[in-house]
Amino acid sequence: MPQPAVAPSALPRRTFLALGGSTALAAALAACTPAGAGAPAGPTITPTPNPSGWLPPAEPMAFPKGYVWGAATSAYQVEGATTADGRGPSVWDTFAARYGTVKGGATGEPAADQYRRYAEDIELMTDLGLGAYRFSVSWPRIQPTGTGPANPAGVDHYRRLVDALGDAGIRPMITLFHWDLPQALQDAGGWASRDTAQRFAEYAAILFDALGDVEADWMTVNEPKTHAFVGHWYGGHAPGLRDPDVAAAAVHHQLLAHGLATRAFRDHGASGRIGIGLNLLPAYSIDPVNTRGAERVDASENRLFLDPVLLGRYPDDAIGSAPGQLPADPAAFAALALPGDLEVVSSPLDFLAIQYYGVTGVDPIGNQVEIAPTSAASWQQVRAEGLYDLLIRLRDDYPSIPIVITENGIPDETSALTVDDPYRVEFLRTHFQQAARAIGDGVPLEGHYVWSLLDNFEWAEGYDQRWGLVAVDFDTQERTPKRSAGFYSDVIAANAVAPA
Ligand code: GCO
Repeated sequence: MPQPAVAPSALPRRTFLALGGSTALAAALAACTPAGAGAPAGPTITPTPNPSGWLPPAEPMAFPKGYVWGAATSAYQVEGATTADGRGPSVWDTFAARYGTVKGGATGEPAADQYRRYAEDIELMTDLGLGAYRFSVSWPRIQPTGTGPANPAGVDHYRRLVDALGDAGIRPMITLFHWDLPQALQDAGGWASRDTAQRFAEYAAILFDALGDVEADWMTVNEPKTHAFVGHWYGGHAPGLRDPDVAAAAVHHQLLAHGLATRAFRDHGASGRIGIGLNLLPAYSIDPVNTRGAERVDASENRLFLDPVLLGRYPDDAIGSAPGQLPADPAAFAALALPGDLEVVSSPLDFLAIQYYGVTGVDPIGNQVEIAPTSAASWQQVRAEGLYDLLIRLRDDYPSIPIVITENGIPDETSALTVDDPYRVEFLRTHFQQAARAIGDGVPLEGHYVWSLLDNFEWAEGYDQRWGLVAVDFDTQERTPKRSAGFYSDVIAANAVAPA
């Protein structure tokens, strides 16, 4: 989905923004000059040379023993069964049913029918050699109206799923919220309302009671930025609002919800670990001297989430009327954070989950510019070294915390069912190499989940963008592993990534 311009940097932010421009400028020029003429334009990705000049070693790059190799999905994107067993409507059911919101009029029905076919998919995971599987719980399956007692049939489904994963020796990563807010809570104000954060904590407690015995990793909120910005400011996602002040409120209340759920996890004494999933994109000032535009974009797209969660404070340059900022009222946003909120938001975590797709550039004004080739997802500028830059930035700018990459991937070049995906093999190879490089430079990176296990419902793109390691025929629900699935399986077996 459209990712707004972004920003973090490879080096400590201020240092990077001053120095990185020359690198970025070189990269920007490299991307635009005839030298790139051999690389076809458009989605076919041929890895551009790393701007730093770094080259992978000739021998395979090994990962630490116990490194977690996984794949990820989310409930609304794969489950289908949108009215089964008492499930209530979510904002995505409502949004997708509105004319013109989703390509082809698609909805989350049938998706990949994983609600019924999860045992078959676990066999696929076993064949791949996955050590972990990330999925999300559909809140309206657990509480059809977002409040009140648990729906036993909904809880039972996820109990069966985690037990089947355990039987297969696959560690669950359970996402509590992946954007499918119960519609009844939206009708009561949604994330514009502080009450929704409290409802989320109650929902989380139900799940910790039901599944807290499972040795699992828990992710409280998936990409609060995308849900706040694309769902409440741009309007391209559910609930389809276009109000920056509501988006700002959705930022704070999702982060408050995250903190309350984290405390509920501790209070419950649940097994496993808990973290949050933030999508972060290294962007680069294309002007080596005037980096103010990139600074603002970095604030609105990255520090607005990293700082409260990891440092217990909001940045002071994320919200305002300058290009690159979230154009909400700074005073109104500041008033949302009541005394004690930031202590809750920054409740200690066991890991930081990051979701990495690509890079972008930023001009001195604060506008996004293209500095790398895009995939079939027009917002995705593909540059593997951006992952290294991001990981080093986190190492240098934030307190040390275990890091897990919980989404990383590329869509197929066409919307047609595809099994031969050399571009995905190269995407994964080059990104695994950068991950190994970062580990070698002291980043506490503990695992990597590919987005996605299966072709699935790609939000406003419907079924026209296929991100899976495994192809899905949505008419027959037949699964077919792609070439990249075999490549990934080899990486997992070796716990190492070989050069091309
Ligand atoms: C996200 C979401 C996924 C998307 C994936 C591809 O990261 O935006 O978590 O649901 O499908 O990123 O756009």
